Amino acid sequence: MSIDETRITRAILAAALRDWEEISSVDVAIVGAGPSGMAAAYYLSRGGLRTVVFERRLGFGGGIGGGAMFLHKIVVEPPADEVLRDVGARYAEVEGAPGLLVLDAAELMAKLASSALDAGTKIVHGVSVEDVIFRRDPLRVAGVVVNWTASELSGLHVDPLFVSSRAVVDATGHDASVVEVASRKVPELGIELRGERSAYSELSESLVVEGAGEVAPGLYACGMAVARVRGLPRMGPIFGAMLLSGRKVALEIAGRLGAGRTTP
Ligand code: 48F
Repeated sequence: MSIDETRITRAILAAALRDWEEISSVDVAIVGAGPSGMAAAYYLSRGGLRTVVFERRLGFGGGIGGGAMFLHKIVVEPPADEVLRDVGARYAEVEGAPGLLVLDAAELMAKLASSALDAGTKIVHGVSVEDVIFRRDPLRVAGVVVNWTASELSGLHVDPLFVSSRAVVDATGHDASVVEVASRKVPELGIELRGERSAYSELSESLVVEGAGEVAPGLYACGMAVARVRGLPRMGPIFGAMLLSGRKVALEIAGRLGAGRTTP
């Protein structure tokens, strides 16, 4: 078989453009492939909603990969073990610390990503969300403005593309960069960014899950983005609230948009 370079190029172009055409209008656009974004993507796709994840870097997992100070273990507490079992991630109880579960960072990243992909999520790497689309009557966030991360880094003036969606999820972590841009550039949404507070792990683990949800019509937050938006403490290297807040946002969106099998 001869491998002609032009055929390689055309195969990639045709498949990529087909995908981009599909994702130019979706049910849910998730920004960030960290633990909260991947958990949300998994449950949304499992419920039958057309879901895309835009991730500015070239990998999965966000803060999972670095563990705590580069130690390759992740700590989670119940009931987040329900999510671990749903995605097939193996974990162990921590000796002498009842209620804490430990697992490999690589295991969590890989299983979250493969479960979301198997459920039908489309994940696009190297793409940054730089803005939102908004509409009036009724006032709402109606999609995201995307560009290659490479364009952003180059400093060249390259105009973006648009993706319309029925819901946008900010899963960008500590920056809450999507909610931040919406609060600044669509002031009529009335979003107040209260800013993340110092560490208080136990409190933050429950408040982040409680606070996850709709921030403005059409715009949702999960994971550490919730801490910046709602003025909550950080919790450091414990990941239960990331998984549970992602699941909570998915269930809330599925309830609003109408989806089938998202319920855990
Ligand atoms: O930071 P990240 O892991 O967010 P998370 O899901 O989890 C936080 C924990 O990792 C940890 C913690 C709790 O235990 O404190 O930090 O809330 O993942 C966020 C992902 O979003 C990407 C970023 O590269 C990362 O992979 N991201 C951020 N901004 C953008 C983005 C953007 N504007 N466009 C696309 N991707």
